[in-house]
Amino acid sequence: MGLSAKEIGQHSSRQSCWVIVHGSVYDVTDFLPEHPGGEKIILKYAGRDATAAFDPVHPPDTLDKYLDKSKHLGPVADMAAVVEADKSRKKTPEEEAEAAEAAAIEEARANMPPLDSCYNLLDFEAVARRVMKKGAWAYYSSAADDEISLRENRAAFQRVWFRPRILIDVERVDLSTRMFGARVAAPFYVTATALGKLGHPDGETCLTKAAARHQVVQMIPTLASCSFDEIMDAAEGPGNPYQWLQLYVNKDREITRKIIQHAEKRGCRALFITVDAPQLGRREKDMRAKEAALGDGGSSVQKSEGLKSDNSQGAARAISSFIDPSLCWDDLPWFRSVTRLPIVLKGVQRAEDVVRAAETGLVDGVVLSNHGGRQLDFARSSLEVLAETMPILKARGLDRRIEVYVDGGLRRATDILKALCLGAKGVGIGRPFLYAMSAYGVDGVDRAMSLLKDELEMDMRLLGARTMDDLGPELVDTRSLTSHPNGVPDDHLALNVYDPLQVPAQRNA
Ligand code: 173
Repeated sequence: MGLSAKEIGQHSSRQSCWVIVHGSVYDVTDFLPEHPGGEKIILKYAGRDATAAFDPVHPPDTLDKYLDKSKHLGPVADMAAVVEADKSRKKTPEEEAEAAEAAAIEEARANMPPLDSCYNLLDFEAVARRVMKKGAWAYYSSAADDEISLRENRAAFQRVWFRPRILIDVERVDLSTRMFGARVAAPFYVTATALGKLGHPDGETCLTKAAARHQVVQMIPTLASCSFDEIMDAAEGPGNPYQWLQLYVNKDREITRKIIQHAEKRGCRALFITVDAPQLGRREKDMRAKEAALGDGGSSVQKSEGLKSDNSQGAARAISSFIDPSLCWDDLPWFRSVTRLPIVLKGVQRAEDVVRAAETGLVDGVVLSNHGGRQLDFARSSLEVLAETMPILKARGLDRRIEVYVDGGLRRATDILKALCLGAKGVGIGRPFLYAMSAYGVDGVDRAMSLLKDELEMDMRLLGARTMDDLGPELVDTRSLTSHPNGVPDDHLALNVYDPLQVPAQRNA
């Protein structure tokens, strides 16, 4: 039994709106005005299967949590009939465009280079750009305003040069290190990034499984597509590595307390509180992509309902509306009181704040980060902040009190080594693993990690370093790091994957 495609299809208006998610039917008519992402996006799928649009932005338990049981109408009788009905339905221009995009992606995927022809992290980025949905690519790759910090994050690494040591016995090189006391196989970790299912149907668990194979840490994002428990479950297994939790702090601290304590109970080993995002940065590439997808065309329902198009950063803004912009230094004792986990501030951008964090005695680490260039444009690169910070920490005897991590723009082992030489304990890598996942799934992320480890081993030999303890500021020349010449140095691989910045297109272009 169950509901027929025909009956479901009749509830396709604001007056009566049913949608299908994972083979079940939901009456969301009364919920429309409450939907944090607005009603327009739901009405687009009125009377139809909304699963593909639903999944990336909603953790699996969302409907159980937020939609009254009386609105759960039961299973679809025959999903094949739903698919058929959808095929024969007259499509709006917008839906035609979506179908054309899906066909183009299928074709591009069929012609994708084999995984083993990706030789470095930027290769994955180039492949992902060709095979990802435009909207997903726009969301992952976008950054704030003119994307200057995004570009600077890479450029900064190109202003630091090596001073290798020679004639060191480097037959054996050890990449392992300790992060908050626990051993990991390499000095990089998967940093937190939202909305994994935009890139791959299995979402963040692809990253989890690859990290487990490589014995490196994954930082679980608050705004993952998978639920926290799904990710922790995917991490279970022999030689289980470990997870950290990235936290966006909710205005309702009870919710935050529960999240932290649940993570601690499940074995997460550190808490990374994001401190650079009291409000989501303005990412125009993402906005433009949404305009293209939701813009003028609109579905017939949207048109007849007279809904304005929403070109804001729709889903991202909606799901981030809970974040508390009043979070401040005075809140730190509360965090210390609710957990025994190491507390790390993620998104610190100046030496003074690192010193302040260390002096509170409440904080175990910081991540120097500008959020992948996605928040304040013209925030400096984490490498530059690191070079500014470590001598000050040392001079004040604070360098052993907190661990310093960096993220943003790392693509090569040489980048990682530069950061470690300058005093970072480890480095976070975000987008490159997302791109590897989006193009090739778990195996892509696995290969990306292998490539990084191979590069690390070779570069450590060439640098004359056997272990992480051998890396120090004497191995790098940072004299140009703080000079910011205009323009972006030629970095051909990266320039191949950056999208040119855009201005509004002519309507008939
Ligand atoms: O960088 C981001 O996109 C990000 O951190 C975020 C924040 C809130 C919602 C979605 C993504």
